[in-house]
Amino acid sequence: MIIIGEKINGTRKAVAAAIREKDAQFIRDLATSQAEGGSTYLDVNAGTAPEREPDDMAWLVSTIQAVCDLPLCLDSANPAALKAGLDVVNTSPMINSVSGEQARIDGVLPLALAHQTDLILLALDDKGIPETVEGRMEIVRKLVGMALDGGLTQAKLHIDPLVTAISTGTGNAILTFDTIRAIRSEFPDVHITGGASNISFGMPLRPIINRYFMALAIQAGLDSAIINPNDRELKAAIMTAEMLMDRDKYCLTFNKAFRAGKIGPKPD
Ligand code: THG
Repeated sequence: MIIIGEKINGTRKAVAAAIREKDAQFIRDLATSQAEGGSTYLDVNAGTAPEREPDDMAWLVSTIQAVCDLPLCLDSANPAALKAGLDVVNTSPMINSVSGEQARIDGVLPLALAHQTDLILLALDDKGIPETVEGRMEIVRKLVGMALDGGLTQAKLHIDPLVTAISTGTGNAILTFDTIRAIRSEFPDVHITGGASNISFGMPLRPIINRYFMALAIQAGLDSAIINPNDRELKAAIMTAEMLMDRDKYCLTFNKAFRAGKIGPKPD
């Protein structure tokens, strides 16, 4: 499982304050704790006003890189902010994200192709998020086609089928699972990712909903997720689901995580 640590996101109050006050220690601590939690990438989203965002993105990237050598997932719709991040990264990042929206096709896709980065593709366009699997697949097909034409391989593509709240439509999880299956059957070598916590907006017991959602999404073929990597129960759910789906040879990852005290009862 590719784990993209979600916590360095300026839409979170404490992170917004740290960006405003240039509190480097707060950001460094988020980077090291998420690395400790087993992140593959760290998401970096400044979430600030467009005119501030490039500087804030560059500051976040430099601050994180001072303590952590994980690759970053530059999270913005703003090409100027992505460019500012690309200018200072030490390791080839993932770009989060292009969508079928014309402004992102024109502004974000060329950056990913110029730098040949990994790239998240969102199944939405200027008309919004389609409410059918086929509607989402039309957008995915078009974006995958453009990325492959630009020299990226399927293995560099991370397709986000989009997760919408179960509180606003009780078929929403099934729509995501069915889209995951359709992507997996049409593009066997891409990664499939998503922001897991979107499923539980507006509901009580969000962590429980997120856990079972992730297990079912893994069963459908999801192999990457933007999550809180320090949520032990979520990590246990992910590792268990992957093991049950025969994606953990000899159960090595599960056993190793148990022995290291990363899942199950906390070592005292
Ligand atoms: N798809 C893609 N990128 C995305 C999203 C997606 N980027 C942003 C978002 N969705 C994923 N990132 C977050 C970041 C924080 C939270 C949720 C999604 C969040 N944090 C809680 C808080 O701040 O209170 C809890 C964090 C914690 O427990 O510490 O809700 O869908 N491609």
